[in-house]
Amino acid sequence: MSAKVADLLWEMLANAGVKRCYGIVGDALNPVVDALRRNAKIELIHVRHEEYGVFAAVAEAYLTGNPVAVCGTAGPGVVHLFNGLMDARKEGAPIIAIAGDVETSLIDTEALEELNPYKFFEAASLYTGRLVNPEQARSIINTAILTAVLEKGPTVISIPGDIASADVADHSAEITIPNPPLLRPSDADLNQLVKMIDDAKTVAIFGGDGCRDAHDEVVQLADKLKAPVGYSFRGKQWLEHDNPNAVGMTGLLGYGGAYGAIHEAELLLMLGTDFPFTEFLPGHRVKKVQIDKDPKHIGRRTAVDLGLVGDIKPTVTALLKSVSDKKDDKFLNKHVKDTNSFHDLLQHYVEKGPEIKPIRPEFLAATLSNLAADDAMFFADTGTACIWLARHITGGRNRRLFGSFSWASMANAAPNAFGAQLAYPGRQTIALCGDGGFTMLALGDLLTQVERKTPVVQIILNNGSLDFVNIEQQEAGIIPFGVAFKNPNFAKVAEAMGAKGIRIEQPGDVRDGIAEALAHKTGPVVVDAVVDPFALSLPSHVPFHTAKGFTLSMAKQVWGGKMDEVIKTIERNVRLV
Ligand SMILES: Cc1ncc(C[n+]2csc(CCOP(=O)(O)OP(=O)(O)O)c2C)c(N)n1
Repeated sequence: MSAKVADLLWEMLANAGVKRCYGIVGDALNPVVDALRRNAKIELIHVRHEEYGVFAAVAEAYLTGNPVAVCGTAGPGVVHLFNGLMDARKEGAPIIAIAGDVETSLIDTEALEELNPYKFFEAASLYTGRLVNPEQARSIINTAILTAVLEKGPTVISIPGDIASADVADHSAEITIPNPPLLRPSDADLNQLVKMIDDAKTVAIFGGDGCRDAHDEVVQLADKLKAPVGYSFRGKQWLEHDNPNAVGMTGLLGYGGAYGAIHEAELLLMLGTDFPFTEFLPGHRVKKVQIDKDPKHIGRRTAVDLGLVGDIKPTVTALLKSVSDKKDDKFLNKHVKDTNSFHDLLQHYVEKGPEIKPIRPEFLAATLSNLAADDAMFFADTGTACIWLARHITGGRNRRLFGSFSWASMANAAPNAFGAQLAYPGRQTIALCGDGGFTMLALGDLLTQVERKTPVVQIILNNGSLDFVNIEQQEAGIIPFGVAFKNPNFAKVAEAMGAKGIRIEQPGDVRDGIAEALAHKTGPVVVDAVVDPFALSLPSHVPFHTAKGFTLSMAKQVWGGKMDEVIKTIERNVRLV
């Protein structure tokens, strides 16, 4: 049998290092998966929802750095890929989406399930190729793979079924992926930066995901400059551990002395960060230098005095050779001290946790952090899970913390953890799920985990509400609305689906329940943790409008006859942090 376009596709993807393709088959994709079966080098991960497959692929691709494929068939199947592909774009994950397409004879006729892939994927995809002729195949597949890997994001190959099963003339499946070059600013720019650093009395550092491979260099620079180091959510896992100068996060999830440090320094070095919340970054009173390998990031969140294009590791390595040591550590000590005091405040609900019912999420998360392995991988749903992950899960050199931090979609954590477990079998993968998030997407594919016996630990923060939005609404000064719902007993649901289910209602059962979940290695576990829906968290820096909004919302709730809820909110958060 002569090789088909679909054979070439899988051969090239396998040669590029793709190990898995997550998705759902059907019509246009049937010849594509038939070729996948013949190829056998790439595993089809048959999921129950295409979006779940993409979130799994995003975690695998982000964590391993290898490209991962996803697939969905023409029309509705393709549409289900979209949210995950946006996530891949924002989180920087190399994903190649194989999108089923209508037969070439039907293109542009508004046929059943027809969708214009160029228009549809425009916002998400870094490159979209539509295969309408077998002669294009090698070139389009090559471009889709290289763009995804080198630009770190999603690309799409749209394949009509008739082209997938057409003979291919050129069957050269070799693919060469060059290693990304090392980027470093020019000597002139570096000299200017060295002068700015040497002239500044106090320097603070604020780092993001761009510091991924540069922990040791940034820590050395901070030590040399007596600079406190703050970080974005994406930077936390790379910069917080083994760093005596770490001062926490700024932003709405913020904690520690980060906000103060970056606002009070004479010079701020922003390293590999595109942190989006301008109101938590300093304005013109602080001199700012931003270094990023993506020139588009420079100056877009706050105006900077100097912008340098470069990878953080080689740039900081070059700086280390040229900047002078600073001797005065008063500024650093002040902000480290603030960080330690804030940490003590954060411990309040952790220490009191065993006696407080309903269970405080702070206590649950801190207990999980203590019991989990040193190389555990944690994933948080967008929602309050992110707050508890940021504040109470301790990172480490080999621990990973991931979520939809830049796209902020709900329901990412369980599929993220599933993808991570497939990529790193046997390593603890733990999803902190919202009850809204879990019922939105994770429930159906719990069956996939059961079938595959994938040991993923899913901990549901069962608070009976879209709690993050509940808090958001109060911050905006409005009465919470459209956020409450009723849940089943998730542990029983999980058991009925063939997973292990553990329900925790008593604070005294938290430790044993989590330990039991972490010890379960033969398949998925769902921990249904009934937590306090009134648990609030405020950032270390509270913007005026947030405080005002809360007060206004409380007043409106009292006037609206919800006095009992106001009392509970106050009663259960007297030590607001
Ligand atoms: C797909 C999607 N829909 C809606 C939102 C807006 N949103 C952000 S957090 C959130 C609430 C999440 O609720 P839940 O999963 O129950 O977690 P909780 O905050 O209660 O811990 C919502 C609705 C979103 N980010 N993504």
